[in-house]
Amino acid sequence: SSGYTDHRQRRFKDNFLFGTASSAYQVEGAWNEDGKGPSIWDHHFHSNPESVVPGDVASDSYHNYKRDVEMLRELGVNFYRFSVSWPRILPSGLPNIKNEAGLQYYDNLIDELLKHNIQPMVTLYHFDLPQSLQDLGGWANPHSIEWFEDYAKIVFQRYAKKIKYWITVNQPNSVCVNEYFETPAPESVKGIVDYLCAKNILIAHAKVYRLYEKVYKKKYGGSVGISISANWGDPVTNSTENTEAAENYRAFGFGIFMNPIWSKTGDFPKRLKDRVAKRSQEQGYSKSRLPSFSQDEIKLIKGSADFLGLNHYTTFLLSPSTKNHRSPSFADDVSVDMTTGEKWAQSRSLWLKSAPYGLYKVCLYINKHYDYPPIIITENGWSSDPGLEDSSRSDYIQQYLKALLLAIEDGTDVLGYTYWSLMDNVEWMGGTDERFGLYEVDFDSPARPRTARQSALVYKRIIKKRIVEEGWRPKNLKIGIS
Ligand code: PNW
Repeated sequence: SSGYTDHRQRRFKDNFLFGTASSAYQVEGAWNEDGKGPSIWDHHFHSNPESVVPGDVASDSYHNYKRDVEMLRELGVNFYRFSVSWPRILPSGLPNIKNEAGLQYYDNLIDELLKHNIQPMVTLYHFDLPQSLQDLGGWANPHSIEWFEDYAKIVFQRYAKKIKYWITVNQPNSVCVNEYFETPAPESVKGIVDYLCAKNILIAHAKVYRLYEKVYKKKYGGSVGISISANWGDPVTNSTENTEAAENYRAFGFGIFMNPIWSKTGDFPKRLKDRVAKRSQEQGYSKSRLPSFSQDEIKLIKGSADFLGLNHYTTFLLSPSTKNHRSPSFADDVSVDMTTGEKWAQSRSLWLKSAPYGLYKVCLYINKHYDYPPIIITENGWSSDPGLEDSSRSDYIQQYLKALLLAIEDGTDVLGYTYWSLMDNVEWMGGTDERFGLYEVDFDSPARPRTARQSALVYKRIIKKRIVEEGWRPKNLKIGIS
């Protein structure tokens, strides 16, 4: 449409990795089978006994893992990102009881993947803390660092020889900042618990990274990263105030977790430290609500990742806040209003619109500020209503992967891409209404049968041809292993 044709065919290199993802609570079900303990999500949904709890059975991957691997073979992916459920392995959260049936489940899944040459990419923690540890304060308790190390030790001991890619924590920003998740948190802890959690989870991550580095790295040569949610934030117009608002959004949204690991100096971003300190003083605290790191902790965390797991879904347009937030709170500290482009396609989820240029921009921003870290896109995905003809998802995948090719061309070191999700699952507070799957799951049927959507064939073709043909659609929805 710009009037000239670009004859270069951009393609993904042969060693570029394609995969899909899921997480334990969202797909496994079997919430209390074979000795599993309750997670905070089991606890949360069961505290409201009137409703059916979608996570009790979820997509029933606990019993369907062979079919899951068959779907991965149909797609032709190089890897599958899934998470280990901490309370399935350690029902009390602590290593006093090791649940062999739970450990066996992951052996079965991993072996089935390896048998078909699909690399397992294992997330240690994807939101499902054992409830027993939440009762002790969860990630706000500094002992959570040891709890996580003890859990990771058991997982590494059992599986390290089979796993090349590890992710310590999924989206610490979603774990720590309650406002993002809409789970009810007591008002009294807001603006405090968020930052205690951020500090502890960064140290816990780094300790587990160092553990792998020391004990397993030489022997098995795997890589360990962390997945951080980083949507792009642009100023709604280029005024000074809006540009400031966008910088605040980036510092609080993802700088808080990236800066300590990938910046030259380590530690939380200066913008974050200054802002929380100033607000805390105005609010009468004797010191900043943002805890500080010791020099040793800064050193421990700096460089504690072999790759940056980037979870990227969308873009927001920022301006200074016009609302009065509860004070103190994380939202009050950031103080931005978020809007989106009017013309951007809308998904089934309120927060999710399509703006592929944002993936390009966030990559270039990361390169500039954190010196070109190796990146694996560990999540990127789109929600729709039920139905197999999901053209909006096909568009989303094609357009975001086109943007990713441009980011790679402009120097971004991207090792792989993960579509979220392999199949429909429990979208946390959204239940099963928001469908992110390449495969549809029939939640009305006890066996939870899965069927490929149009987008599964679109993704399969990209993986096979290593190019993006925008607008390409399959003639029918038949999919097989080839
Ligand atoms: C991720 N946002 O969460 C999670 O890692 C998945 O478990 C989840 O199913 C998936 O995205 C879809 O929601 C996010 O507001 C939650 O931009 C919120 C946002 C992004 C990701």
